[in-house]
Amino acid sequence: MSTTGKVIKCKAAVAWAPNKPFSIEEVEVAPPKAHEVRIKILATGICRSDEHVVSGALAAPFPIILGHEAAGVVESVGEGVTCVKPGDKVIPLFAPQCGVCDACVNPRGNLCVKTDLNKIHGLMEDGTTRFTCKGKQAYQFINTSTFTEYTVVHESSVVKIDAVAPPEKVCLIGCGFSTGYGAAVNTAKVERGSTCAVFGLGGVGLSVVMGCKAAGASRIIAVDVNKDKFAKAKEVGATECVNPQDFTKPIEDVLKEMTGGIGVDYSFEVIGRPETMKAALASCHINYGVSVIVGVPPSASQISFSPMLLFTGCTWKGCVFGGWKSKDSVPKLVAEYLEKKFSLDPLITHTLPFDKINEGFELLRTGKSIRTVLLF
Ligand code: CND
Ligand code: ZN
Ligand code: ZN
Repeated sequence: MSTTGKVIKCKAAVAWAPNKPFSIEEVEVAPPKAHEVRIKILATGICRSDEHVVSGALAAPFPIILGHEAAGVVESVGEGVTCVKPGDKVIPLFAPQCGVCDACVNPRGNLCVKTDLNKIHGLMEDGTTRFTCKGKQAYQFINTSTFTEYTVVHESSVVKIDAVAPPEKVCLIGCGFSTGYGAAVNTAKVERGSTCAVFGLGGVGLSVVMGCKAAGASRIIAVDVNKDKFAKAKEVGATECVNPQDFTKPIEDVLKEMTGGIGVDYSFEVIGRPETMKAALASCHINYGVSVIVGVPPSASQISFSPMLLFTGCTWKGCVFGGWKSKDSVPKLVAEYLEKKFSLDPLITHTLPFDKINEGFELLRTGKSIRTVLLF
């Protein structure tokens, strides 16, 4: 029996309030309106950005259906949608690509105006959401919402991928892998023979390490307070691992010493803390160092730092989704994965049924997992 044009009742993990476990609820998912696409989610990864909302670090409205790293199949499309059709295998795009705004037409840009990342409102373009739970509207999350059996996204936030791609792996191309890898190859443009430092060795940070390695960096210094992350970091390309807690002096001084007093060519903050953002900047070569903020800053945070660091020539920048133009790049990254140009296996430490989502978040909070993939 076709579900096209009908409300679908299905299971979703609803976050009712900050710092509370997810509740698996029956939700109603409305049919897609014009230029929208309803997707059956097949697999979704758990990313720290989802946890930032649960912990309250990243401000968002509640109740909300989180999740932004997934792969699925198109169930139905609204009027006017031509980019995908029912049955297509797809990846939802938390960084949309409308194709016509300033950032989309500029080759240097990728932060489309349709993004919901600057100040999360959790609504579709018409000011409503497609989710209802217990008679209440549940908010959507950064143009995706993937902790649900079905979701609805705008057509600028979905792209078709090769039908043979395994969803339980390529879901990571929807965020973690692409965000980290792209930060190294697109945003920093790491050069062959250079020295890099990566702060934070979760799924995103390890993907930065992979990007630095692919770009030919000769030294990749991995920094984390959890030493259990070091073996995996070395497996994917780190040449040295450092735990800031092993030193009394600041980590930037440790990194300067390790590089003969000059600092690294490229540094990456992949944690989401103002203090480590400053430390990563201060670890760079004072003249031509480039430091990239990849970790999501807490909504209420401010940074004070010595402008002398920028005056002397350092570059401080950030990137969303690794600087990739999402619609153009995601199908190509999936093709490269299928051609075995990179592996996602080292990033996936746990696979759980969707109902065990709270267990998956506990693994992230306790530093035991890199990526947990939830299967439906
Ligand atoms: P995850 O939590 O898996 O990894 C973070 C790592 O940082 C862990 O291994 C921690 O042990 C480590 N860490 C924590 N505190 C410190 C510290 N003081 N010094 C050194 N290491 C520390 O997170 P993830 O890999 O899923 O995500 C990393 C960040 O990237 C996070 O802030 C997330 O929200 C962000 C992100 C950004 C984007 C984007 O488009 N820019 C997309 N998705 C996620
Ligand atoms: Zn993410
Ligand atoms: Zn755009």
